[in-house]
Amino acid sequence: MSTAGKVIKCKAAIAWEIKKPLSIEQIEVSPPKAHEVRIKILATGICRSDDHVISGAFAMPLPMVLGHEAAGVVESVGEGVTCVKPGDKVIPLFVPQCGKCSSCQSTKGNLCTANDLSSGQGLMPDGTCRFTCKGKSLHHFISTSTFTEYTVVHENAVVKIDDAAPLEKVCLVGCGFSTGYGAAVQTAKVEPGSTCAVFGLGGVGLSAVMGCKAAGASRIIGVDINKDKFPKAKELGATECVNPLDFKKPINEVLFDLTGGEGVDYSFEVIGRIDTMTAALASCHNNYGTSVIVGVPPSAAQISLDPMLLFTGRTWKGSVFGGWKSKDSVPKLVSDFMGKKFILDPLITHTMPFEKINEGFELLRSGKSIRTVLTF
Ligand code: COD
Ligand code: ZN
Ligand code: ZN
Repeated sequence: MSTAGKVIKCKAAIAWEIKKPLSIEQIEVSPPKAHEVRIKILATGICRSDDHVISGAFAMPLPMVLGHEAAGVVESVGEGVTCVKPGDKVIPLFVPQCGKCSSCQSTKGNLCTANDLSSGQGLMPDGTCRFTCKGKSLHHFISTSTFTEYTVVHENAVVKIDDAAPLEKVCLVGCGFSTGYGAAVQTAKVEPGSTCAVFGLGGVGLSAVMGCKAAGASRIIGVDINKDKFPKAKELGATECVNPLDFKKPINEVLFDLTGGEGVDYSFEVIGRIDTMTAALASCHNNYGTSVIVGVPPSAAQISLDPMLLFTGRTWKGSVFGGWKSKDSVPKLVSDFMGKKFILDPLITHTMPFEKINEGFELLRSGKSIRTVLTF
């Protein structure tokens, strides 16, 4: 019996309050309105940004259905939707691509103004919600909300992918992989032979390591306070790894020592801390070094730094979703994965049923997982 046009009752993990485990409950998911798509989620990864909301570091209106790194199948579409149809395999896009705003029209940007990362309203573009639980509306998370059996997204925030793609793997193209890999190949445009440093070797940082390697970097230095992350970083392309806790000097001085006093050509901050953002900037070549901020800074954080770090010529950039224009790039990245141009398996350390979501978060917090993929 078709569910199109009807309210669907299903399971979702709800963040009611910060610093509390998610609670799995039955919710009601409204049918998609015009230009919206209802998706049956089949696989979703747990990303640190979801945890940042739970910890309170990434302030969002609660209650909310978190999750943003996923893949699924279209269940039904609202009026006027032509980009996908029921049965299509899709990836939701936490950075939408409306095709009309200045960023979408420019070749230089990818942060479509229809995104909900900057404003964090937690609503559909029309200002309303499609989820309810016990009579209360639940907020949407960054245009996606994937910790649920069914979600509704705007047509600008979903794209069709290859029918043969394994959803429990390519869900990582929805965030972690693309964010890190793109920061290297797309935002920094790392050149062959260059020296790179990647601060933070979680799923996103390891993807940045893969991007540096794919771009032909000759030295890739991994930086992490958890040395258990080093073997995998080396397997994926890091030529050496350093633990800032092993040194008395600041890590930027350590990196200058390691590079004969030159600094690295490219550095990437993939942690989301302001102290490591300035350390990464100070680690790159004092004249032509480029440092890319990938980690989301804590809400309302401010940075103070010596302006000489920039005056001498360094470039400081940010990269959201790896600089990729989402609708254009996600299907291509999935095809590249199918064509074996990159691998995702080493990033997926755990796969578990959706019901074990809180266990998945514990693994991330304890540093034991890279990516946990939840299946439905
Ligand atoms: N110095 C060195 N390493 C550190 C330090 C430190 N002071 N503190 C933590 N680390 C290491 C941890 O040991 C860990 O290995 C790594 O940094 C962080 O990895 P994870 O696994 O916690 O996180 P990821 O890789 O899943 O994601 C990290 C981001 C910061 C990139 C992510 O949370 C984020 O902010 N994404 C970008 C912003 C964005 O676009 N958000 C929306 C969707 S993600
Ligand atoms: Zn993410
Ligand atoms: Zn746009």
